[in-house]
Amino acid sequence: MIRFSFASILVMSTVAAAAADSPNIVVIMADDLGYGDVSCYGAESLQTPNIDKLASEGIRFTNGHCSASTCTPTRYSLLTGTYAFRGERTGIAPPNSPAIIKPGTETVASILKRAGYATAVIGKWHLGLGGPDGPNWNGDLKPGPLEIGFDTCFLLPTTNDRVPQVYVNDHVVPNLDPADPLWVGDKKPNPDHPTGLSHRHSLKMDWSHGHNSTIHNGISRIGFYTGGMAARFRDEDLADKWVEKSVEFIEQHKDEPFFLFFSSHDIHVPRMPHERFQGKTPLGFRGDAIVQLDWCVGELTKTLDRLGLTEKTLVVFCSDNGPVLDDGYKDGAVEKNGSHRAAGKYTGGKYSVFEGGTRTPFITRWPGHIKPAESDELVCTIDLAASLAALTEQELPANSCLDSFNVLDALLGEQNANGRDHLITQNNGNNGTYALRAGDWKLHRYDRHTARNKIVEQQLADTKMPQFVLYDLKSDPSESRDVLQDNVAVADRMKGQLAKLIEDGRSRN
Ligand code: NG6
Ligand code: CA
Repeated sequence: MIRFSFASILVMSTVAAAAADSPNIVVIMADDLGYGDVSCYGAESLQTPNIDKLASEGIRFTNGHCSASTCTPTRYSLLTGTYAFRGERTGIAPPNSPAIIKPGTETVASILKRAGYATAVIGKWHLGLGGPDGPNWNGDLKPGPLEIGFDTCFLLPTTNDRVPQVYVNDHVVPNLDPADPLWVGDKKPNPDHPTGLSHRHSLKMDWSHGHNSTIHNGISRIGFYTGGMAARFRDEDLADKWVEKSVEFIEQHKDEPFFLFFSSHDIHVPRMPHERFQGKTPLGFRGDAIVQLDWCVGELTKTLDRLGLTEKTLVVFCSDNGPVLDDGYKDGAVEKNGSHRAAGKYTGGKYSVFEGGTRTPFITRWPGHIKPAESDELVCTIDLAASLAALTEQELPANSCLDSFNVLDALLGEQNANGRDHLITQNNGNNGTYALRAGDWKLHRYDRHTARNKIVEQQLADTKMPQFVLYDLKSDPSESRDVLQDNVAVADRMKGQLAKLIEDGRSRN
């Protein structure tokens, strides 16, 4: 259902023309940002005026999801339109992961490129680089984004708590001095190599679990690396760099349709926002990183305004998974959280298939085409492929984007438009933790408690979940009462539906 705001009446007349033009498309994906982490979704401990403005000028979805509660699988499915549990090695990618999406796979970027768009991804990648042997950090870094439809990329190659802290521009690490090659590995390169264990006293931010290998910028990370000193960045400068590169890309392509995937590293650990944002919120660096993310959104929308592109640009704002407070560093997130509810009224967060794991802020804005409104239609980041293909009048080849539904009308807020009638969410890779949403019912399925990730393993052990649990989100949005025994027929139907959706290998017609 969609509820229009008063201001929306003013732009009603232009809506019919929406599908006719192909707007620029900017997808802003936050990292680990929860449903309740921004002020337009209820946060009171901090203000996010730029994200709030986006929401007030567009559609604020209250039932918008990513497809997984960790990063790599959500990003895999956002780009490919296929559930990550169908793919190989789609769990949280290690530092030397090869490219997870094979060259030639249809993606949001390849679809839009075919439609004549200039395409770029700027920011966090975390989908692996290179052939079966992994990334060739000192040479040609491919395949990667350029082999699946992006014209250009400027990346944080993994996730910032994993080594190495260098950028990747198209196929190379910029500023790499050949005399100081970059080595990345999962074993200590020599006995004297300083780590978060041996040099814990020297760290500017201490770790709480894992994250005790190579130290860079006073922060120890997951994995080891040496060399590439001239190419290394400071964590504090990442957001500025994403904005600088994005503004450059938008300026270069202002006269042709463009697709920018702005993939922020905020608010993933290590949370180390620029000095000018440090201390700006009572929530510590986690809150300060949210404010930094909001600043980035403001810079992007200001750039669109300055270039006269605001009404020619569809902006989508979303997150790659729900929130987590302590994700491996002692950054004050737990101690300073106060009454802040990072997942809003929902249970769970990152790593879980409770609503908090995948229900996130989700906003679409296209002034003059989208009427400001609030929508509770079920939409997911996995639907961008089919929906943007429809927007740009591109055919989806039958064997691609296997789980992406065309929910364009819902994303544009057309009256009576429906979102999905069901959605599978998962936590990580292929570890057999799923949830199936159908209407207000939600079935959790926990196949085995052997997740590779120790935290996930612990959480699963802690929850002591039976294999199947059923919730009624209408009466119990926080998933606190298992109603399976009272609704055996519903549960059986959904168990069958979930099994079939998995077995069929696709859910799109
Ligand atoms: C986990 C890390 C966590 C984070 C996550 C990936 C440990 C103990 N935990 O394995 O800190 O990096 O992976 O996050 O190492 S994601 O948002 O990129 O999926
Ligand atoms: Ca994430």
